[in-house]
Amino acid sequence: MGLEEEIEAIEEEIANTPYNKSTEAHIGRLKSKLAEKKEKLQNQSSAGGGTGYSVEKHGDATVALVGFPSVGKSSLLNSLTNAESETGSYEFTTLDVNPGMLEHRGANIQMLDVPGLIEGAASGRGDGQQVLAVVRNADLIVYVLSVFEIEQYDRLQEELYDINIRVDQEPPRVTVRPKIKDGIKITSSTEQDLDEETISDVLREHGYVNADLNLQENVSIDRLVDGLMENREYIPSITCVNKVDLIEPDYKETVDEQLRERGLDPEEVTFISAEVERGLDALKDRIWDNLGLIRVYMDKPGRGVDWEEPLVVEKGTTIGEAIEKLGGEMEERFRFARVSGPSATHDEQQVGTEHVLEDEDVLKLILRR
Ligand SMILES: Nc1nc2c(ncn2[C@@H]2O[C@H](COP(=O)(O)OP(=O)(O)OP(=O)(O)O)[C@@H](O)[C@H]2O)c(=O)[nH]1
Ligand SMILES: [Mg+2]
Repeated sequence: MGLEEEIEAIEEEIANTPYNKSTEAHIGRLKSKLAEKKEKLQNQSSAGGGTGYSVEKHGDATVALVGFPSVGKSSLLNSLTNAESETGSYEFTTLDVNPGMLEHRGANIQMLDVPGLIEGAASGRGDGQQVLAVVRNADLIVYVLSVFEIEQYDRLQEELYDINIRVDQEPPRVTVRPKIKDGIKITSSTEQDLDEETISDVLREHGYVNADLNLQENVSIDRLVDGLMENREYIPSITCVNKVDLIEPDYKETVDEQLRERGLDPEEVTFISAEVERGLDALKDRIWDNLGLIRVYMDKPGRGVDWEEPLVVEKGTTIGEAIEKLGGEMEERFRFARVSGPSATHDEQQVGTEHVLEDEDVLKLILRR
């Protein structure tokens, strides 16, 4: 049996095995086996073909537009950025990944126009899998739906799951440390629904004979397997609904209902028209908010505060980390900093490298000569 047939056989067996306490350990082993075999298959195919679609990361963050053909991804890219991606009324107008740069609130956000998602892309048909692989490097996924095809959302999610992208999930709080003897020991900070036998079987299936496993959440089999695999990407998403210029106002309620059926809150979905440029500012703000970026305005000696080009860093960045990003000889010459704004208790508060910055802080670095 070839690898692909083996994978199919395991998938079929999982689908045909009812889940209950007596089958739990068996399903755990099957899912582990499946994950390992899929990884093997992926390594084989990428070793042969190369990645024709790798796109170098630029700017402060990278966002991938993901959607079916003809939903308006290229039109959206063109209206948000300086890019000129071809658009067309036929499907698969875009066949390569097109990047564009969105400038918003002082940040340079790289936007990737990913070619229309092909059904079954993740199972390796066509070169859909390679195309989708660029999404793995994104910091945020923007699902683009056409207002008349909300149901495509289900398929998009499945395809990304199949190439090991976990959308809107935190990484599992699972750590495993191999040892040289004493078998498998499980420690857990919470009660577990899974039996110890299931958990140990899953570990063994992944090649662990002696190991300390620590669980900081009540794991499902899928989360446990994800936690043990290295090739998973955890990426947040937002959703936008395009072509709203084409609907009558009273159709909006139907769309909202279709969104709710999929667990999407219509309030958190952005309704846009790339064609008539409606809702684009709201979308830019949502992109910014969900990237978790902050702006830090540098107060430069003799030049005052640079309000035009802030330093853009991730939420939670300390002054030490910001200095690292600035580079140069700042690190060696740093004495202390003065911070004004949201993170400061008062203007020009004197702080050290451990201080955590917040959005719209003003930062002055006091350096040694
Ligand atoms: N009415 C209307 N038409 C739109 C809108 N956005 C895009 N279109 C049209 O929809 C068609 C497809 O748009 P594209 O931007 O090429 O779609 P795409 O998602 O990039 O498609 P592929 O590259 O094939 O994956 C074009 O004819 C666009 O003019 C919109 O907001 N309203
Ligand atoms: Mg396109």
